[in-house]
Amino acid sequence: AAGSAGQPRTLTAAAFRDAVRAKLAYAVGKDPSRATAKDWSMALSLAVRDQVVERWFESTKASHAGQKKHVYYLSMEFLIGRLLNDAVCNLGIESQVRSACAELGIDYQAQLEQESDAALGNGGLGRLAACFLDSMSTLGIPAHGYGIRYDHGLFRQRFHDGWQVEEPEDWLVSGRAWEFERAEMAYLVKFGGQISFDGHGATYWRADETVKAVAYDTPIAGWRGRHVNTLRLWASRPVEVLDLGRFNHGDYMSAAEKTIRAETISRVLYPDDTTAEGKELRLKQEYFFTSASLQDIIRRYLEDNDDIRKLPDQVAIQMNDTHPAIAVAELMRILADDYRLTFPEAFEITRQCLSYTNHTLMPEALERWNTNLFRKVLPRHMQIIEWIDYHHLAEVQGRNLPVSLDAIRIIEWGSEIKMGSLAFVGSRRVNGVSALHTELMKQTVFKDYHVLYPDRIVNETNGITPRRWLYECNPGLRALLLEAIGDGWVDNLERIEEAAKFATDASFREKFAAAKKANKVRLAAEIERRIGLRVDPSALFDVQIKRMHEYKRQLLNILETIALYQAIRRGPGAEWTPRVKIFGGKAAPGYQIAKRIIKLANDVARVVNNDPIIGDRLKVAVLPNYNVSLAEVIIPAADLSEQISTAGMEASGTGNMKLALNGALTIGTLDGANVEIAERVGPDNIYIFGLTADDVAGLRQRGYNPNATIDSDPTLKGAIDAMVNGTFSPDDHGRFNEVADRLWHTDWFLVTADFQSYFQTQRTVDLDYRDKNRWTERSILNTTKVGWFSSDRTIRGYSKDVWGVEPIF
Ligand code: 26R
Repeated sequence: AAGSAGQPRTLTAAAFRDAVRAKLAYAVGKDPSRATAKDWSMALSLAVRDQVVERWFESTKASHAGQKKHVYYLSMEFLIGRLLNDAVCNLGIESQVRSACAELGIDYQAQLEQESDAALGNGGLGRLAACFLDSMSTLGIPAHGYGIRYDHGLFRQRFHDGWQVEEPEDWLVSGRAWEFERAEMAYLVKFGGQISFDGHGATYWRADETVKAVAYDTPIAGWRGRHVNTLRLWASRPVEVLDLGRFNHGDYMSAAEKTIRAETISRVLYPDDTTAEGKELRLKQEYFFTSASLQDIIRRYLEDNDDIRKLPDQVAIQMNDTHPAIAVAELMRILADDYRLTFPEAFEITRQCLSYTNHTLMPEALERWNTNLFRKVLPRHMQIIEWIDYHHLAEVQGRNLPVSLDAIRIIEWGSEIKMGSLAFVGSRRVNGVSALHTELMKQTVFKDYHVLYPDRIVNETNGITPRRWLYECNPGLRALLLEAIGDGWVDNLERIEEAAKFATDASFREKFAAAKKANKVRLAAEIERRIGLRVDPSALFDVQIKRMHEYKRQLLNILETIALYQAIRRGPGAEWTPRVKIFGGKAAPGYQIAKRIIKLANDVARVVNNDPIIGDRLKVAVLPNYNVSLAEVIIPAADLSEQISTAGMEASGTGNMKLALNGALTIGTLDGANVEIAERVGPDNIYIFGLTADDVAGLRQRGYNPNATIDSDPTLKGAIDAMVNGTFSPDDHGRFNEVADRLWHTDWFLVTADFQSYFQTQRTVDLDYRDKNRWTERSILNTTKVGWFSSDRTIRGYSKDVWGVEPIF
C-alpha cells in the first residue's frame, strides 16, 4: 500500500518475490533457468529500486511544495560503494527480501557481491560526500549531490611481484540498476574562445569548444525511506552526435574526433590525491560539472521563483574542497552576463549562496592554476577573478587592518590563481573538518583572511553514517545492540551510549566478543581467498587502511613490524601476543615513494610470513585493491586501529571513527579527529603516543636532525639497517636505500622522532590484549562512546552554522 512520506508501508515477501520474477523476465529479459548470478542481482536491484522510486517522487513533490531552502552539495568525488544492501536496510525490507531470495533459490549475500562498487572517489573526501548524502536524506533535508559520472572510477590495484600495478576500473560494464539517464536534462558547457562587449553593457563569450552535460540521477534513500534525495552526476557528450560530412568522405576516425574529445571530460577520475596532474583536463572537469550544476540550480530555482536576487533565500551551495571553486566566478558570470546584474550585486549574491569546506592544509595539495592556462580555457572567468581580486583588495585597503596585502591576493605574482583564496573570498562560511584542523586553518593557511573575516571560519567535525558503517557491515554487533537497547541508535547514534553500562556485564561482553570473533573469522577467510595467507582469528588484528601517503606514515607501522619481527627472532620462546598486521591502500600512480613503500610492505610480509621461527606470532597481510566493499569486511574485524599520521597533517580522518565504532581501540597521534575521539572514549580506552602538532611545528622550525635519534635507538637502527642490508630484498639490496636515506637525512614526516614512543605503546597493547575481558570491556566503551561521530550530527551542524536550513527529522 502506498503511504505518504514518513509512513511505514507494507511489502510482503510474496509480493516482492513476484516483483523480482517480473524484473528478471521483463527488464532483464531472462528466463529463470538461464539467468546468471548477475541477471538475478540486476532483477533484485531493480525490484528494490521500485520501492525507492515511489518515495522519491513523494520527496520531490514535498520539497517543491514546501518551498524550503535547498542544499546543493558540489563534489568532484562520491565514493559510494555498493547500493543494494544499503537501500534494502534503509527501507527496512531486509526480512522480506531475504525470504523472497530463499523462495527463489538465490543467496542474498552472493547477490550483493555481484554489484560493482561505484568508486567515484579517491578516499576520505569522496567517502565523506557519500556519508553526507545518506545523512541529508535521513534528516529530511531537501538536497542534491552534484558530481561527475566517470566512465572509470578509481583504478583497480593489483600487486605484481609486490609492486602496485594500476588497471582501469569498469564499473559500468555490466549495467547499473540504480541510475536513471535524463537525456532531456542537458546543459551546454563552453570552453576557450574570445570575449567581446557590445558597448551597451552586454558581454558575449564566443567559445571555441562546447560540450553537452547529460544528467544521470540516482535516488538516495535515508533511514526508513522517510526521505529520498537525488545524486545527479553529469556525463559529457558531444553537441553533435557525428560529423556526417567527414564520415561520408570515408574519414571515419576524424568523424569521431569531436565525440572523443567531448567524452574525454567525464572519462576518468583523477587518481591523484596530492597534486593536480593532467592539468588542463582536470580544469575542464572542474568547470564542466560546476557549470552544469549551477545552470541546473538556477533553472530549478526559477521554476518556483522569479526574482534572481532572492536566490540566497532558497539556495545553499556547498563546495567540497576547492575542486568546484570555479563556482564563485561561474555564478557571478551567470548573474552578470545572463541576468545583467552589476558585478557588485552579483558578488553579494554569490557570497551569500556559496560555502567552502577545506580538507587539507598540505601546500602541495592546495589547488593553484596557472593564469595562462586558465585564461585559455576560461577567458571570461579570468576577467571575473581579476575583478574579484582587485575589488576585494580595494575593500580591504580601506579598512586599514594588520594584514599583508600580498598574502590575501587571489592571483599570486600575476601568474597563479590560488583556488583556496578564491573559494574563501566567495563564500559565506568556510569550514574545517575537525577542531584541530579548523584551529590550524586559522593559524596558518587562512591566517590573514581570518583577521579580515573573523566569523567566516567554522568547524564541522566529520562524521560517518551509522547505517553503512555499523548496521549494514556488522550484522552481529547490530543484532546485539538491537537486543540490548532497541533501534533508536540507528538514526540517533548518541543513544548507543545506552549500551555502555553493559561493558562490565559478563554475558553482554561474551556476546560482544563472539560477534567480533565471527567478523575476524570472516576476514581471515577473505584474506586467505585474496592472498592465500592463513591467519589465526584469535590473534590481535592490527589494521591500517587508508590511501598510501608519507604523512599517514605506513612506514612507521612497517618499521615497527620489522623491529617486532627481529625481537621475536631473537627470543622466540618469550610470551608474544600473536598479531596480524593488516594493510590496505592505494598509492597515486605517480607517487613513486608511496609505491616503493607498498613494495616494502609486501617484501616484509613475504619474509615474515615464511619464517618458520615466527609462526603465528606475527603475520603480515597486505591486501590489494582496498575499496569501500573491502572496508566493510575489514572494519568490523579490527581490534586495533592505526591512526598514526604526523600530528597536524591529517585534517580529520574518518576511518578512525568507523573502526572505533566497530570496537577497535585506536593507537594514534593527537591529530585530526583523533583528538576528539580521545576526549570521548577517555584516556584508558585509546593509545595516544608521539609528538603533538605544536611539537611538530617547533621541531621543524628548529630543524630536526634524525641522525642522533636513529643512532641512540638500537631497535630503530636495527629495523632501518635490515631495510638496507637486503633482509627483505635479497634480489636487490639497494631497493630501499632511498627510503632509508630520507629517514637518515630529512625525515620530514618525523617517523624516527615518533618511533620509540610508538614501539613502546605497541608493547603496552601486546600486554593489554592478553587480558581478554578487559580488552572487550574497552572495546565496548569505544563502540558506545563515539556516537557523536555520526554524519547526522555533522549535517545538523552544517544545517545550522552554514546553510541555514532546518532538518525535518
Ligand atoms: C589533486 C588535488 C587537487 C587533490 C588534493 C587532495 C585532490 C584530492 C585530495 C584529497 C583530499 C582533499 C582528501 O581526501 N582529504 C581528506 O578529507 C577527509 C574528509 O574530510 C579527511 O578526513 C582527511 O583527513 C583528509 O585527508
